[in-house]
Amino acid sequence: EGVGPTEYTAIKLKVKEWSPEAAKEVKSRIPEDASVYFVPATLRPETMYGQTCCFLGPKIQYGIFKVSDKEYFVVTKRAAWNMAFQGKFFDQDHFPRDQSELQPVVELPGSAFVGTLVNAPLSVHSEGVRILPMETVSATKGTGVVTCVPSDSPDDYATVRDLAKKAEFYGIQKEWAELEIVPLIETPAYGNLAAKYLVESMKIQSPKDTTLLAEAKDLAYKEGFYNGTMLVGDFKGDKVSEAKEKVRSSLIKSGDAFPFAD
Ligand code: A2H
Repeated sequence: EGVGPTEYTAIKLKVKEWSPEAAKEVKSRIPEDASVYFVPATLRPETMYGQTCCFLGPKIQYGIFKVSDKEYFVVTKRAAWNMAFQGKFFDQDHFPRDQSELQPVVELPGSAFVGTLVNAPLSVHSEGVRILPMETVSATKGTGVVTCVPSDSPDDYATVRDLAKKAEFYGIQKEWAELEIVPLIETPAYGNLAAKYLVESMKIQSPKDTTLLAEAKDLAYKEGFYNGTMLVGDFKGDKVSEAKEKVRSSLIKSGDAFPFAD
C-alpha cells in the first residue's frame, strides 16, 4: 500500500465474561482484579459506534500479554513485539532483546476465545459484543484482532451474514452474529448502510469472494471518507473526513484507544 507504516487506532475491548475454554486457562494465571483487553487495529475509528462483534482468526495463535500490573492485552505475538517497541508495555524492566523474551501468560488459538463477551467502547451495543471467528483475518497485519462494523465494512457485513446463516457449523449462537446494524454514516451514493448496499448490489455471496470484496471495500472507504456525514455520536452532522480525527483523539484521551503503527 503506502510507503510508510500504516497508522492504526488500537481499541481496547475489555473482557466481561470468558468463553469456557479460555476461562480454564486464564483462571490461575491472571489476577482477578486485572483487566484483559482484546485490541483490534482499525483505520476507521469514526465507525466504532457500530461495533457488533470482534473477530479473531480461528486458527491463528494469540497470546495474553501483561502490559502493566493491572492490564493484559490479547494480540498476536508479532503485534505484542511491535507494541513493545512502540512503548506500549509499561512494566518491562528491560526491553525484550528477541521474541523469546516476550512471553505470553496464556497462548491459545482464536477458536478458544469464541463466545467471549467484551465491552466495545462507543458501541451502541453497550451490553457487550462477542468474539467470533473470521477465516480471512491475516496473522501478519495489525494485531490479528479485527473489530466488526457491518454497516460500513463489506468484509464485516459478509462475514456476520455468513456466521448467522451457518451458526451451528461455526459452533456459535446465532444471535451473537445478529446484533442490530445501525446506520452511522449517510452517503450520497450508497445510502446509510454502505457495506450492506455494496455487498447486495455487487452480489457478493460469501466472505471468500475476496476480489469483489476488495473492490467493495475501496468504494465504501472512498465514498464514506470524501462524501459521508456522521449520523451518530458527539460529531453528528460533521463530515467523516473531519470526524475521523476527532473521534480518534477522543478515544485516546478517554484511555479507550492508543496509536499503533504497523
Ligand atoms: B477496519 P489495511 Cl468500518 N486481517 O476497521 C484482516 N483485516 C484486518 C486486520 C487483519 N489482521 N487488521 C485490521 N483489519 C481490517 C473497521 C473498518 C475497516 C471499516 C471499514 C473498512 C475497514 C471495522 N472493521 O478497513 O489492510 C480493519 O477493518 C478497510 C480499509 O491495513 C482495518 O480497518 O489497509 C483494516 O482492515 C486495515 O486494513
